Parts: sequence; structure tokens; C-alpha cells
Amino acid sequence: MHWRGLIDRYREYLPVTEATPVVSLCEGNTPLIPVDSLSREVGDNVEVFVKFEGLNPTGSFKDRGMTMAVSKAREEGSTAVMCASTGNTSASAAAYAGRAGMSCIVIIPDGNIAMGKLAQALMHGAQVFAVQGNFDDALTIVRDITDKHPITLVNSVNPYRIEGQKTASFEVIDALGDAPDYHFIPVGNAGNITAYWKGYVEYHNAGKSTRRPRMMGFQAAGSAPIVLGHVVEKPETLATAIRIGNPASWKQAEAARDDSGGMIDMVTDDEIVSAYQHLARVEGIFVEPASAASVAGLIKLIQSGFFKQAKNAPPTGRKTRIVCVCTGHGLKDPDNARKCSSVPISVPASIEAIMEHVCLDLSR
Ligand code: AN7
Repeated sequence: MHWRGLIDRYREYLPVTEATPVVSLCEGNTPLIPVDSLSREVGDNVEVFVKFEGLNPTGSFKDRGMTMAVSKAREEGSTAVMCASTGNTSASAAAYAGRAGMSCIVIIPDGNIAMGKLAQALMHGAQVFAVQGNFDDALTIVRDITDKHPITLVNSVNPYRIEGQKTASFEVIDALGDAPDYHFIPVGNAGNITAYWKGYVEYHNAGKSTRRPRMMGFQAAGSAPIVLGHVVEKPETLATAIRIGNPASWKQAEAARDDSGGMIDMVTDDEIVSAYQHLARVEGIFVEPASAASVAGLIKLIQSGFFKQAKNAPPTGRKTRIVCVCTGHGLKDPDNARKCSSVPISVPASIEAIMEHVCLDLSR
């Protein structure tokens, strides 16, 4: 079957009509990869999966929201889109706007976006402004500009973004035959946790699942406004995608947490890096640092004994299922990948020189 994108697949759940000019790169349909090394750690009869959103056309989950936002902008006759971005939104907006023949203007925090994402926005023909400020400053500016000018705002405060992104929950349920017990997710501007929860609730109401998962959101410790309960003026983390101090969907994220019986907690940069390395080395899954926050959160809870508490113990009689969303591809951020790895060994072009350095771990 030719997969024609998530609007085509989930049209009946989306605010589109036959008249909507669909702008698609055949996004969605991303794999749900079993992660055995973590399943064992949680307990017996547990399955952990990574929903690898880095395999969308521009390498992040943003494409799900962008196919909707750009299609609707075109339907409404708009000729330009604009966003503030820590990188992935700008890459996705630039690609979809380019494909739609629309102008794209993006504002990024100068010096704090991963190289691959900047390359994408530029390559897809966006006008890129690097502001001397952070994401929160950039979002304030684009909200103001798009209020006053005929330019469509395509940050996740645009409701069509959330509509597109909720389809990831539909895919999880379609793949597993029911909703998972726990859903782990990185939280930055909090649009995605809002969208996943909306998707789980809607599919449950439509009779597609018998349960709804507990939503487990994780912020970076240096950028954890929801956990701390106040705006963080100067957010910091190596996971630049979630370096956000005043999330636009703050209230919706708290509602997802509370309605699902979940939590929003934080993980340190060290915990993020260790999950980032584990996924790449042990599971063959190369995600960007922010994406590893979901898995870092799961590892944190395993280590704290969370799953051993009676109220969180796996139900008997069936498998417990845990889904961790990994939101973006590791290739987006080559600088962090290099910082968190060993360096290549420089050698003369001879067999002897190479064999002198080769390590063979015969226990594997
Ligand atoms: C890889 O691109 O905010 O909580 O401007 O790129 O929905 O914000 C990116 C966010 C997680 C957080 N993982 O999602 C942007 C931007 C990755 C991301 C998040 C982002 P939200």
C-alpha cells in the first residue's frame, strides 16, 4: 500500500474537507521499535517501545502538525507562514511551505539551535532570523507580528498543529491493538503532550482502545518551568530543542498529566546524555538529545523503584506496555553526537596499525 500521509489515513478525525489542498510529504507511519534492554529493567511481562518520530520526512514529529497547519493556511488563502523555533519547527515549516509555494519566515535563538536544523531551514528556502534572545523571546515576537500582518503563525498555538500531531497516538493504538499503560514524552513548549493526550482520548471515545495511558512528561532540569511551577527566565540545557522557559501549552500539559493520572518531572543533562548514548549504542536508535528525555525519564523511574510500588505494578494477566516517544533524529545535532562520543583514531593506512588498536569484545 502506498502510504500517502496522515491526513489521507486519518481524515475522518481531522478538520479537513474535500476542498482542503493537502500539502504532504507522506509523513507519519513511523515505527514502534521494541527496546528489550529497557523492557527487562522495568519487570517481567513488560514491553517497552520507542515511537521513532525522527523518521518523519524532515526528521522530527513536527511534520505531523505542519502538514495540517500548512494545508489549512493554504485553504484559507494565506501566502506566508511564520514561526519561532528551537530548530525542528523551523525545518518542518520551511519544507512544507516550500512545497506549498508559500513564503516562510523563522525566528531562532542565535547560537542555540542544532546545526542540522539550521541547515534544513536555510536549504528549504526560509528567511531565517537569529535573534539575540531565547525561544520564549522569539515566540513573543512572532505572535505579535502575525497578529498585525497577513502571515499565518505555525507554532503549536495554531490548533491545526495539535490536530496533526494527535495522529501519533492513533498510530500507537493501531499498532498495539490498544493504548499502552504508560506514555513517556519530552516536554518543551508542551504542544506534543497536549496533542498525544487529545489523540488518546479521541481514539478511546471512538472505541478504538479499552484504556488511556498515564502521560509521563519530562522536561530538562535547567528548563523545567512546569515542574518548578514558575517561568524559567534563563532556560539552559544541552537539549536545545526543549530549552524553553515559558511553554505556550503549559495549562494543557497539566491537564493531560492530571486527567491521565500521570506526571511531569525533570531529567538532568547527564541523565539525558546517558539515555542518548544507551539508545544509540545498545538499541541502534540515534535520536537527538531532547528526544532522549523520554527514555531518560523511564530510566529515572526504574532506578527510583517507581514500578515496584504497588499502585504502579504491572497488571497481571496481560503485558504492561510502555511507549517512549523519541521526537527527533540524532543526525540533526552532529555537534552533541561528537561531544558525547569517542574520537576517531587516526592511523597510517596499514593493516598492522589498525589491528594494533582494534578492540574485540569476545563476550558479545
Ligand atoms: C526533538 O522546534 O519547540 O513540548 O521550536 O524539537 O511540543 O514543544 C521543538 C520542540 C521535543 C518538545 N523534542 O515538544 C521547536 C520546538 C524535540 C523537539 C520537543 C521539541 P513540545
